[in-house]
Amino acid sequence: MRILVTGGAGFIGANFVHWTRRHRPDVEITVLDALTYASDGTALDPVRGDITFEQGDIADAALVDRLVAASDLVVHFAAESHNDNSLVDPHPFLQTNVIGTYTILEAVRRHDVRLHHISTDEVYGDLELDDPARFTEDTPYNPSSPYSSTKAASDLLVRAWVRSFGVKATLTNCSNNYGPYQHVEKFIPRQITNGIDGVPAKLYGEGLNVRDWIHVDDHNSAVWAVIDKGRLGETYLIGADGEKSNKEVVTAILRALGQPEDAYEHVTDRPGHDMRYAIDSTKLRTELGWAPSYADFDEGLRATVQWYRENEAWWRPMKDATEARYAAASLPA
Ligand code: NAD
Ligand code: TDX
Repeated sequence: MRILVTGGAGFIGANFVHWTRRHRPDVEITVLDALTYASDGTALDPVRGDITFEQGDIADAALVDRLVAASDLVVHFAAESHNDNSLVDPHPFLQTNVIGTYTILEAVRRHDVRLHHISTDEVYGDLELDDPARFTEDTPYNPSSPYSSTKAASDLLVRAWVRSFGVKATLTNCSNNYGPYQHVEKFIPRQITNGIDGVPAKLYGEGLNVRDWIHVDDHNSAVWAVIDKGRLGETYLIGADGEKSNKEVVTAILRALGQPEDAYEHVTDRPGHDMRYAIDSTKLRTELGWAPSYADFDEGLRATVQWYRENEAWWRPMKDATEARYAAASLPA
């Protein structure tokens, strides 16, 4: 099987490539990635000789057409992915998440190539802290931010291309990922690397917001379950029952770093900050027999802290620029 992995140099995409090399060595992998600010491509260094890498934009129709024509499957991770950035400049989110996905859809339609579209639980909006409900495949779309609204738009485009043109696609919407190679702009790596630098962790607002954490390898094993066994046209929610408040996560990070559990500060809240995400992954588990392998969040987090300690050479080049971006944007510092 020849697969085209868009965004394969980013956090989840690179881990997907590594997972695939470990578990599916027979699969031929081509990565298409623009190497935006979000990636310098080095997350692929360990597999460099085993894959084909194309630097380019998913909105480049001619390039996408050529690569899709030579593939049996497209796994579409490429996106602008950070909510805070989308509040500063939504334009790249429209361009990549909407126009880019449209460009891929037109190519898979032309060449009758299967697509697996990667999306997020944020398309469903948020839940109250005391709401017993969790998101299911039937929850109405209600995105809050420019980021999540462009991801919602991309999902709806995929569904429309399935219905109108018979495109062979599956979709997954996953909860918050953590693990190696996550950009230091994101919550968990930002606090780990702050801690390593002796800077207090930054909690937006009261720190009561809840995210449903899943290890990136569990996300990617679920993506493969859907590729192998998922029904075309269907959406599957991916989650590992990992609800934690941001304060609980910061405390766990500080514990893993061996630092005082109060080495954090409250900073200005994110505008429109979603309160809680929670995934009910019953469909994925019962229909496809998937289960996560990282049952213990604290253990997965400790391994991630260790990874950032041992791989400073990977994240150090982006740390100062990231903090400068937060400062310049007057985002919560
Ligand atoms: P990331 O920002 O780490 O990686 C995105 C990658 O896409 C980068 O390598 C970047 O260079 C590339 N890219 C951006 N614009 C591009 C373009 N126009 N053309 C080609 N490549 C481009 O993001 P991530 O966290 O790995 O997220 C990957 C996907 O998973 C996204 O679709 C995101 O919405 C989704 N997702 C993420 C999470 C999470 O917790 N991080 C959870 C659920 C879903
Ligand atoms: O410094 C911080 N302090 C803080 O309290 C940062 C960067 C974040 N936060 C909070 C905001 C959120 O409640 O932590 C939580 C997680 O923040 P992010 O890592 O920015 O993730 P989130 O906004 O939840 O979105 C993530 O999960 C869904 C990914 O970035 C998206 O790509 C994915 O779709």
